[in-house]
Amino acid sequence: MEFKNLLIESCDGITTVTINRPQALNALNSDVVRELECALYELDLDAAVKVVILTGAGEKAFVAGADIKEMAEISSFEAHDFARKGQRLMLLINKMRKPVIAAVNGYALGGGLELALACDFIYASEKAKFGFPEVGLGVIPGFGGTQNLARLIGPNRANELVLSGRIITAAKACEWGIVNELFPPEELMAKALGTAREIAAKGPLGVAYAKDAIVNGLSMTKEDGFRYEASLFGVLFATGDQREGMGAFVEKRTADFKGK
Ligand code: DAK
Repeated sequence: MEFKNLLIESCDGITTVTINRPQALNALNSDVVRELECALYELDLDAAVKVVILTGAGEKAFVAGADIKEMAEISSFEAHDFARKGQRLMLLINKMRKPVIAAVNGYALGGGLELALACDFIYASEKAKFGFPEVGLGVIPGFGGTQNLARLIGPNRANELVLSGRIITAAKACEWGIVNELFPPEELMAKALGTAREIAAKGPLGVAYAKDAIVNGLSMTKEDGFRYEASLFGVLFATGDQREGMGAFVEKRTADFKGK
């Protein structure tokens, strides 16, 4: 499929998806949301892809939110439809077997922060900025942001950020646990690629099941989560990856995983 708003580059099992509307600070209009959903769906099915990195074009923004100019004109029905499509995209990222790393290179506001929060973890430039300005526009985050943020950093800090609509620095976002690590802007992509390579060298089924256990376990009681983890652990002992990984350790060689 041809994408008007995305740049997609793949190398050694790592695919970088760049949202490419720098003139609008990469704001998410309905075309971008649809293209992201199609691209990520295809990448998840592609056995050659081990890890996805999501970033924004230009130096200023990761994604400066949902496209306000498009949203300003839509009806209530269209807003509901847009929210459903946006939420479907966020859930797809959760359900993908492949890890998705957000490399936040600038503003991550509103729907842009929601997109980053849907990813498996966030690396950011020291110059990035984070916030949920929605209440200032008379709405609330509608792509799962209230849910993902409160689960990640707890309700008190989530309330402070969402209710004030304030924009915070990358340093504060890192201190609060929204971002895993900060890097100088020119080093961000190399660091994201470095971690992606580390993950890509591991057993793909182990990586996929570990993500599954963490993402799905969050909505379970601890006991159910333990049970779920045990069942995934057991299933892995029916795979070639488990035999290869443990065999390679015993034979003191590098594992050659097939993802089967
Ligand atoms: N949408 C559309 N265009 C945007 C945009 C956005 N979110 N953000 C920036 N742009 C455009 C600007 O209009 C400008 O375009 P031109 O005027 O040149 O044509 C261009 O990008 C450059 O922006 P600025 O000139 O404003 O750049 P500055 O450096 O001066 O300011 C800024 C940067 C990021 C502080 C500023 O652009 C800004 O405040 N942007 C808006 C940030 C924002 O409020 N984002 C949150 C959007 S609300 C829902 C689902 C989801 C959502 C809501 C409902 N459903 C349930 C239906 C999510 C909502 C949001 O994300």
